[in-house]
Amino acid sequence: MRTLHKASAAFAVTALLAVPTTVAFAYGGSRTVKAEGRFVPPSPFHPSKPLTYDSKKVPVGARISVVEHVGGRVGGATTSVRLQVSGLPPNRMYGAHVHTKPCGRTPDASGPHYQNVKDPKKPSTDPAYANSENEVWLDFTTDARGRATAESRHDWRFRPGAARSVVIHEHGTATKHGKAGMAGARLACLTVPFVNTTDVAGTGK
Ligand SMILES: [Cu+2]
Repeated sequence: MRTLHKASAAFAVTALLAVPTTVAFAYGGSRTVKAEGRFVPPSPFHPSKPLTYDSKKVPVGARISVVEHVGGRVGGATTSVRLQVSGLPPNRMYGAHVHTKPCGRTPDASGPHYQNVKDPKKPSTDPAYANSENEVWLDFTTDARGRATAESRHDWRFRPGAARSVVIHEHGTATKHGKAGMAGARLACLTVPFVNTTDVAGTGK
């Protein structure tokens, strides 16, 4: 009796897991994008490498990887963005977000934060818009060995071409009115070829 019960429970779990995968592919599939590398100082020769603007807080040679996974499901869409770093100073908190423009020679090149619903006011410091639901925040604290992982999930997708980089900031992201979304100086940047939503058919968004 007990064995039977276990077996059917296992079967039910398998069936549940199998359904979203099947549906995702039936409705245009899912996509995964990865960008990674070791930080270098900005130079015109390495426009797509991870760039550090502050080699004390984000050393040359430290590693970063960003994986975006976009999956379709009935009635919506999901975007997950996962950030992994190593080789940073230990036990230190950083802010990190998805920004709208590619990295450049200067920290400002990456533009403002990507927002699902755009704040009509610029710069956006209103917590109604500058929050971790409407933007992609990937704040992290390094462990004793200088490693960290952060992940964020949203039930929306990036507009085509409107999300282009992940920026690492000096400190954790503020949430109070007038300061929301602020995280200090831009220390480093990785240009990421986020999934172009027009590549993923049949999601309605
Ligand atoms: Cu930022």
